[in-house]
Amino acid sequence: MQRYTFFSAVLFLSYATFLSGGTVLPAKGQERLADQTPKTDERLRKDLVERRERVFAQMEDDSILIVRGNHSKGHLRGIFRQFDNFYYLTGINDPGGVVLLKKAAGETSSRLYFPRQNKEKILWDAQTLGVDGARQVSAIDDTRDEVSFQREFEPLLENVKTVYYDSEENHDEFGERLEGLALSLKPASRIVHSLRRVKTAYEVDLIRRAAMISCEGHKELMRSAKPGLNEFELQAILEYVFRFNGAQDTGYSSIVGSGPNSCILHWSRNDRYTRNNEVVLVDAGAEYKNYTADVTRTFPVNGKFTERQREIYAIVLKANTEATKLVKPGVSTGEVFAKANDEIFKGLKELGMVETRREVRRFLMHGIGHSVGLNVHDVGGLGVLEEGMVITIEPGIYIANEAIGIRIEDNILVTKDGYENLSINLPRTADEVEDLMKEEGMRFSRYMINNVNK
Ligand SMILES: [Mn+2]
Repeated sequence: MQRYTFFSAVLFLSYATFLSGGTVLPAKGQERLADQTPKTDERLRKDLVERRERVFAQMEDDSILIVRGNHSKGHLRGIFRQFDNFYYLTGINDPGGVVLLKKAAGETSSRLYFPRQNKEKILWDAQTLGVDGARQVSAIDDTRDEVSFQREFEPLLENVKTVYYDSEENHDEFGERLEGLALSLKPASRIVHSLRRVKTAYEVDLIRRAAMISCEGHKELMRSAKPGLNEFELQAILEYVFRFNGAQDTGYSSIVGSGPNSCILHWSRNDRYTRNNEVVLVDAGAEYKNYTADVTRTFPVNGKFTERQREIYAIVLKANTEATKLVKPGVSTGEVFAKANDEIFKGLKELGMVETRREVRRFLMHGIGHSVGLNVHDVGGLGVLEEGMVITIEPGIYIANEAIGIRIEDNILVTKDGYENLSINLPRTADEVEDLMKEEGMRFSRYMINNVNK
């Protein structure tokens, strides 16, 4: 009854808007929609304050750093996603906003501008934080209505010689106005990205969680796989498990490549029916509270590797394992990745598939790893490993004319004196994969309509 009343009101209001061609405010009784108090996370608030302190430490004297939020009404990947740098500094996932960090005359101060709540927008789109909510989430006391920003902006430049701002990414009226001022303009992202390279303890916990959730999704997919299922059906199982574990999205388009598609590096159409004796390569990561994991496993769709698949798998696994063992602070990522490439070369040479190192490129066309964090290919560069970095190690071998593509990708946290494999919950050896696949998977019979897709 209540739901009926609610929808009638919505329908009535949309019809009224249509008729009047103008603004309709929520009717009496609809205000309760605006009563959802924002969820604040004390650990995040504390972390945000520390992140901003580290930004100040890298800023020159008499400077201001300006980072704008995503103002687009358009939605990234279906649901709104805040720009990573703005999120990193404010913890805000709602549209809009601009954050300003000022360091002048020996003092530092943070200010946030954020759109105030708009009752019509709440009715049509969603509850937004508003100014008070943004203040709570970001832990920036000086949070103001964004309509005042243009008016209040220039006085903020008093005593400022350097402006950190990413004008290339924000090429608009405001960016041009900044460029017109006789101030030194430097990219804000250089500072923010260098900080994002090394994760805080709070960030590590979120990535660990994203990786744990990813592993559960991959496991259920492997248990449920059988020849004849479509790649998108396997994808549905994986992403179902992600969402049931609190991950509202994937960090990137899931890759489910069977048979020949296992050799297509960025395969994402995921629309092929699997066949007996094929491998399936699954590269998919859950996104948990804006942080993503990036995990790949390859398995035989019928539960049993062929001899050929098994010998290729063993080389890739050895490359992954030996490279991972090198991870610790002070070691260069180049060294870690070179180890993986060496093992791939040795393995392919033993099988008589290559003679020289250069030929390895025919079977392994991509790099061995990258950072992960707010972005699946995270920022800040790799270089020498430091405690708190999270990288992927993902060697592979792709033999297109045999339709065998195998990649094993883990997410590795650099610890004080070594590493922690965040995706360790997922079987890695061929035997472990086959054992897992003997377990009972998801039951589809309850809701599958016969002969619809095929
Ligand atoms: Mn990756």
